[in-house]
Amino acid sequence: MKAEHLKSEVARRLPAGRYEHVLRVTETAVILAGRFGEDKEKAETASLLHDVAKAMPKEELKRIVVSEGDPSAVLGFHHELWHGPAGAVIARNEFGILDADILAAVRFHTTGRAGMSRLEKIVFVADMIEPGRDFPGADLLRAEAKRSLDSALTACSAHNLQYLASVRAAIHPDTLRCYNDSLSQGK
Ligand code: DGI
Ligand code: FE
Ligand code: FE
Ligand code: FE
Repeated sequence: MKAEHLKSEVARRLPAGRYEHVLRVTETAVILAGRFGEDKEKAETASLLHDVAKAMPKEELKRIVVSEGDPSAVLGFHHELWHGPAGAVIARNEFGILDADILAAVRFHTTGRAGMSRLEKIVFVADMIEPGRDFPGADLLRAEAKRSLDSALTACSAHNLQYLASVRAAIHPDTLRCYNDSLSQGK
């Protein structure tokens, strides 16, 4: 599917503000792909689709995740964790994406996981550092991403854990594994 067609299909499924976030993530991910030697077209496709399920009703997300057998066991966690796995199913079934790396980048973009590919790391990091993100510390994450993809992953992951603990949110095992694994990858 051509990027322009993909964009209009994604725009149709999302409120304007969320679609603009998706475009900023895509621009950021393409820059990171150039910097760290990833295929820019794959980075573009994965980023355009990463939040494709974000605006779907909870019941619908749950139905999709259940239909796949909930392999990452996200249903016991906050419903914010459902749109990645559901988005990967939509990317495959409705957008015809068969590339396993692109599907994993969509599926794991919220939690991360141990053993992420370069493409998965790029989408995960781009989602956090896109120019519209203005949380305290965002600039430090952007600075890490100029240096090394693995140190940016560690920094983004650490930021996530600190934020989640500060609001007393339950932490999914993949979120924790992403952090632990990133420490050894950066070495
Ligand atoms: O969809 P976005 O808003 O662009 O970003 P996202 O999909 O990366 O994250 C959505 C939310 O999920 C964000 O507020 C952080 C939260 N989150 C990430 N990991 C975990 C989590 N929430 C819980 N409860 N547990 C996690 O492990
Ligand atoms: Fe998301
Ligand atoms: Fe994210
Ligand atoms: Fe996002």
